[in-house]
Amino acid sequence: MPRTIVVAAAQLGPIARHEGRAPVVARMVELLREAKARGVGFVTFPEMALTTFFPRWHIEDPAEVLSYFETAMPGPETQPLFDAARAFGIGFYLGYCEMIPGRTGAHHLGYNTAILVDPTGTIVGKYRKVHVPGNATPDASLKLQHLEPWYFDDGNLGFPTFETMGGKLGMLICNDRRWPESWRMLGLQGAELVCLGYNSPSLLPDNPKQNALRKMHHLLPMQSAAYQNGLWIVATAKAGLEGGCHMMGHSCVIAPSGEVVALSATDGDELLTYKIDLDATQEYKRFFDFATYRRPAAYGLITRPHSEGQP
Ligand code: ING
Repeated sequence: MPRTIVVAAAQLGPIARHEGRAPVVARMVELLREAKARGVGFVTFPEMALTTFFPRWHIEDPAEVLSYFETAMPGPETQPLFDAARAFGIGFYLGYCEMIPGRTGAHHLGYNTAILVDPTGTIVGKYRKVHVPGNATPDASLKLQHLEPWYFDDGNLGFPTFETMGGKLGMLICNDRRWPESWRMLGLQGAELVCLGYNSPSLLPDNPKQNALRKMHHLLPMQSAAYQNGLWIVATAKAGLEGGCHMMGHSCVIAPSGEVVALSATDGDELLTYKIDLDATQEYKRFFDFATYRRPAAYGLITRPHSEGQP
């Protein structure tokens, strides 16, 4: 008896610096409407889906930084998204900036977070980005700043999985996809579908020799992760020219075989759909058969803090 579900990556085009929530939420509701028409049961929105990717700037105005964080989820401005998803009977992954109550000032205000919402509009899970990339303080020598550690604390929830949508789901955020440990933590718990939103520049002005490799470096770690852990991946971009920086599209669905089975074609708002069978994970989970073949006694270095040195 196959456990099939039509999933979608709801890719978003650029969001302007001072845009506010209403027009963005309206675009997301429109994508949900299209999802409903196309028989979708679960939608993955991007990382930081509600705002521009502000860590590309060193912003010193506390009010502006605060404007990019959510103090409640859902809040008055995001409630329409929950209402639409519930009306359409669609579950979703949403990336947003989660304010830590009591924090003040223009940096270290909270977490880079994602939630999992079921088709009744209930939040069933939360994840906070573990691999927070970039610089903790502005670096004037760089052409493109990436100041996530200046604005966000490291995630402190580990890598939880959730029984929902008829399967076992996990969440990751952007840079986490480049780290095999993120996927293994979810794979070890039997995750069948992992959702991931991202904001990745198309070009690296401070390391242009990697520019031609950007798409490969986006897909390669996810293709191997899907195969090595026997799971489906839906990865969703914020795409297009945002704040003077072109963000890569290439939202995708990756099968447990490691094949990219769907890939977005634009760098704007786009709904990419694919019908997945959660049971297609089984042959790969059986092949790797963690219970029989894993050798954790040989993997000690993986969990040894770097500060303790290498043998
Ligand atoms: N973005 C980047 C990405 O993984 C990054 C991370 C930026 C890594 C700069 C190294 C240097 O595509 C996010 N949002 O994690």
